[in-house]
Amino acid sequence: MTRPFLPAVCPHDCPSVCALEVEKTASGRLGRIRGSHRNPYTAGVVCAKVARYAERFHHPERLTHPLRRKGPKGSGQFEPIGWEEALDIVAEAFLAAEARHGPETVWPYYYAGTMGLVQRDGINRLTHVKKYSRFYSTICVRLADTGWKAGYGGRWGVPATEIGEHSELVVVWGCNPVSTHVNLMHHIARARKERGAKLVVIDPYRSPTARQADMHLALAPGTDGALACAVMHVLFAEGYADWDYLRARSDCPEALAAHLRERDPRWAAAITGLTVEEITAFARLYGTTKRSYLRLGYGFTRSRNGAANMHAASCLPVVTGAWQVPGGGALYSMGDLYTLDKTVIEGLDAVDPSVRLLDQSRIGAILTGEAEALGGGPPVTAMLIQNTNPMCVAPELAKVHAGFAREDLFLCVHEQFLTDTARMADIVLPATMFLEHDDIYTASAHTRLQISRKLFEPPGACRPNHEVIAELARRLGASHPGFAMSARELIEDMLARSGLPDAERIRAEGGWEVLPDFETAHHLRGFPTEDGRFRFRPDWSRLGPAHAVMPVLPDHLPVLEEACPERPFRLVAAPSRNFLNTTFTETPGSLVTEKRPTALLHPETMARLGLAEGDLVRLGNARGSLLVHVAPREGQRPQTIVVESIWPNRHWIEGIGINLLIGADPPPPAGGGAFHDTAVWLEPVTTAGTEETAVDAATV
Ligand SMILES: Nc1nc2c(c(=O)[nH]1)N[C@H]1C(S)=C(S)[C@@H](COP(=O)(O)OP(=O)(O)OC[C@H]3O[C@@H](n4cnc5c(=O)[nH]c(N)nc54)[C@H](O)[C@@H]3O)O[C@H]1N2
Ligand SMILES: Nc1nc2c(c(=O)[nH]1)N[C@H]1C(S)=C(S)[C@@H](COP(=O)(O)OP(=O)(O)OC[C@H]3O[C@@H](n4cnc5c(=O)[nH]c(N)nc54)[C@H](O)[C@@H]3O)O[C@H]1N2
Ligand code: SF4
Ligand SMILES: [Mo]
Repeated sequence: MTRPFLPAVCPHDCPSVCALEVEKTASGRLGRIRGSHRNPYTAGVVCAKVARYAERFHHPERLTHPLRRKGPKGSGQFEPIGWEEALDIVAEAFLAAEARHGPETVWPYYYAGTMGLVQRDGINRLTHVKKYSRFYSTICVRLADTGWKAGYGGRWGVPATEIGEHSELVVVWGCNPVSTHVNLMHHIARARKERGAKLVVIDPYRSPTARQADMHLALAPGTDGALACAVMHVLFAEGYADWDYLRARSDCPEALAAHLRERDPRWAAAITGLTVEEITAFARLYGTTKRSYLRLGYGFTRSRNGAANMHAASCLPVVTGAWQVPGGGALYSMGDLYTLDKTVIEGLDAVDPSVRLLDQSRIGAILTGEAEALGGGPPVTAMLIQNTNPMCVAPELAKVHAGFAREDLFLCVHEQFLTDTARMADIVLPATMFLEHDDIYTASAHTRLQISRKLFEPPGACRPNHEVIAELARRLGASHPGFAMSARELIEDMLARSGLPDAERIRAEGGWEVLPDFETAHHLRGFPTEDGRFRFRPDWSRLGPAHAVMPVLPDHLPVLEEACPERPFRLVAAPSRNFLNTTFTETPGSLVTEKRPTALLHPETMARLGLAEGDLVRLGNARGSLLVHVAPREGQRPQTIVVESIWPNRHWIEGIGINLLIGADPPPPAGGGAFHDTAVWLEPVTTAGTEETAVDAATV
């Protein structure tokens, strides 16, 4: 007899948010996981790391009981305690901190370890009711969102399913879907097979996606604005601009065309490192293919000029009018199609705008007490962390490590594993996984609202995030209707407020479609800006405080951490295929495949420096330095170094990871994480005696 596959939704921080089918074995364990066909975007595909989820779900190192620190901070010495005692300790510490410094001294900190709206965002309700320091989320989408909204106003685009049905050209721009959301590749493969569609990938290195491309443009990191301008120059110069469309749907096409006259392929070649021929060939291919689909990723916005680059690239389908045809247009995110009333889940009725906002990406500066990062307010002396691992993933990692080591910081971490961040905690609480709790999910890459139900009993004493927040609220005297509701009640309440059907119907139907029709997807009735026109000339002043430096019209914004004689290389810390940020760094299948932290260098650079594969080098800049093994990689510029991320600190020879080298200065206009914008020096290491860190099957 075949065992039943049960419906679920992948909770991880990934644009795909796959509809899953999970196997429950006769003994009640998780068996296989596969992609479901009930969601047309998932289309029966899942990534390898989730296909082998049982490794993570039934991992022997899962946290199953609350722990209290008994050794020095970070020593990893803990003793098991009961839930009541653990929660009492946290509540007492928070109340004591508040009594001393006021409520802003407490900083609840979270991210998207789960993307479920209840289990991820409920922590904000506690923040707002207690007037704790608010969380300004910048690490992931801030630069990209800002740049997209600058032109389009709202975030949505053409469904990826149209690629398979109609597109003749797909441009994957600063995005690596083979690794980061594999489902997209299914739709691209269909377009290539059924009508010979071309794939162009714009990425500083030969990523797994770039390897599959018909054309790979390996530009210098952070120069996409220049490339986009030169492409538009050719579109205008060679008659590929759709002037009727431009006059009807954009703000100032004549000014744009004039502005671009000087930004030709030669100008862009000097900035991007591409050849004039490469730029021109791409521009002509784009100009001659109306059914061109632009998939704009996050990767190319993770530079100090990332918002400007997103705006510049997002202009292309407006110039050619590609939006008007099936399979033409662009997708960055579907986020704004999900119009959900999250008042109760997030406690939005309790927001006090006078309470300070602390920038997620600047956690190092905040915890080490930099007055400006603290907004002039009190120090942070108590934190609750859910769904994130800042001891690895945050920029300016040396400061983050110093901050978490502070004796006067009380830290509670709610986690599934004893991550580097959990190791720094005073109290560690064990968390459920997605198949052990209920939640509701939106998606950035598709348009189905999806429900996932609890299917398994959690191991030991694990609890969902929502229950922990509600229990802490009770002990802290925080009152709000949301704390008294179950996860299911919160979901039903939100759906009812949003005018949507109930959860059971949405679950039974395999999700709720939020994209109304073709006209809406393609903005045929106008863009979601005030006057319905795309803005080549954005009003940056509405998008962030540091707007003065932003370019008036699309341009190359020279605010990068440029290479210089002392630091001649530019580092890209791109995601690795088998990890998801630091999630899956605990699963043997992922570790064995990724092997060890590696710096990918152009073969010419290796030869010039006398390096062979597997040699050690030291990479560094003013923020610090670290040792890493090298490997050759064709298809990138000789000045580019790529270190696929995010390896936990213990895998690095000197105990601190790649983000040691990355800056946390807020990019204009509204902040963000500039993970791929770093200048470094490189020194070959000749001395022996460094510890071997490669992961092999025998050690995991
Ligand atoms: N396997 C795996 N999947 C993941 C993740 C992961 O870590 N691993 N992370 C998840 C998360 S949180 C997110 S936000 C998404 C991100 O998914 P993506 O949108 O794919 O973005 P990134 O992965 O940051 O970067 C994608 C590519 O951008 C390239 N890039 C870097 N700088 C530049 C540049 O200046 N210009 C251009 N054109 N390209 C550049 C990088 O080399 C990389 O190959 O993926 C999610 N999925
Ligand atoms: N070098 C480099 N650094 C980067 C990036 C990069 O491209 N390069 N990308 C940046 C980006 S885009 C992002 S989004 C951040 C992401 O960084 P994080 O959000 O910190 O991502 P993870 O490291 O995967 O940590 C998520 C944690 O949540 C836990 N978790 C999962 N589900 C639950 C749950 O239900 N409850 C609780 N309590 N915990 C849960 C997991 O066990 C995991 O440890 O990293 C950023 N850092
Ligand atoms: S592709 Fe993304 S959403 Fe789909 S299973 Fe993998 S991690 Fe989950
Ligand atoms: Mo992210």
